[in-house]
Amino acid sequence: MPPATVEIRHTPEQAAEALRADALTGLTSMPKWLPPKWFYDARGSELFEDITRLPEYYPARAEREILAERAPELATVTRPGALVELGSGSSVKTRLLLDAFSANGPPDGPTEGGTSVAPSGTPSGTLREFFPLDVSEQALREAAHAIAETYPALRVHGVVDDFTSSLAVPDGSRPRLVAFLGGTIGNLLPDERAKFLTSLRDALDGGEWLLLGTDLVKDPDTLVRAYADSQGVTGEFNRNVLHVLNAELGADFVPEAFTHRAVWDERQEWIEMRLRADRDMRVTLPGIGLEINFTEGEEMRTEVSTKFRREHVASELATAGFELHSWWTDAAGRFALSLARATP
Ligand code: SAH
Ligand code: AVI
Repeated sequence: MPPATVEIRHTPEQAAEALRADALTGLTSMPKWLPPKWFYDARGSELFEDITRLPEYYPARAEREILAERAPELATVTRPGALVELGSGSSVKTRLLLDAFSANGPPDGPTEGGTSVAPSGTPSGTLREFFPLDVSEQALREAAHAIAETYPALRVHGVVDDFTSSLAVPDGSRPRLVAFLGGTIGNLLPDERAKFLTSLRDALDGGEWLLLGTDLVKDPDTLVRAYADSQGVTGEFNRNVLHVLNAELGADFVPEAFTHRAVWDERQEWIEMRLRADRDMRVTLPGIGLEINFTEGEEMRTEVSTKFRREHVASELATAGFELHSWWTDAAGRFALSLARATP
């Protein structure tokens, strides 16, 4: 198999245009806000990987625990022809899935109309393709090449795309399993989440699969500590959005003049990350012809990270046209993986 290929569906020009629009909307709103997808330039993706290794950041370890325990069962139930991973990042945990799917046996049998068919004529379900999809091009390229090296029999095709704009699920062998891990769905606002799930369902055939990672509601102290770590890595990640605005829009933010904040919103059941201005500041953004003021103590929202309950996940999936097949949590009940099937 040749090394991984990478396709750019969301070009740097489109990304630059989207950033200009988001910055203009968010920074002229009151209170100011920015969408979290702009954390993830190459440095932001590395900082996120550092976060996953922090003692306070339990979600990555909890999800890994579930994947390690459930991957064999998942492989038997879904028998996918293609694995699509949205917001794939480093795809490190995904290796647990790839290992389990490889244990299904080597690819065999001809394909008919994109559907892999075993010699007997029954769908073989053997994994042939892996499609990681992410906005962060460098992280995606590194992950795709590393996976291709470890799994030489697998076709690895990376896609640089924004899953919130127009979601086109790569056209691989059926059935496809779409994995959306890490709890990243919680970074979408409720209306964005509903739109995302509906367009994902529309892009799938009836009977295809979604594996969805969601962090769960728990005591506020544990939640806040996961987003306000003692080493200050999450603060650096949070301030990285200002470095991105400086690099892409020629802005003159002084990132060190903003303090990282993580606040639990009891009503919305989400952690809100904010940047608080340490003093009065005037910031110029030549890329969008904008000058803005911050007053001392003013807080700008940079991310929501929604925490879920089982009934919440099941009903949102049902509304979008998915049926919950399995609900798995780690032993401590901190994080959940939902396996859902697109209803016909
Ligand atoms: N799935 C990985 C990474 C989670 S971090 C894990 O569980 O560890 C969130 C990832 O989603 C980042 O790699 C980021 O670049 C990507 N991402 C965020 N918003 C995105 C969007 N709108 N479209 C595509 N990828 C996005
Ligand atoms: C990617 N996403 C699920 C992370 C989260 O937990 O919401 C991003 C993150 N923000 C701060 N720490 C990690």
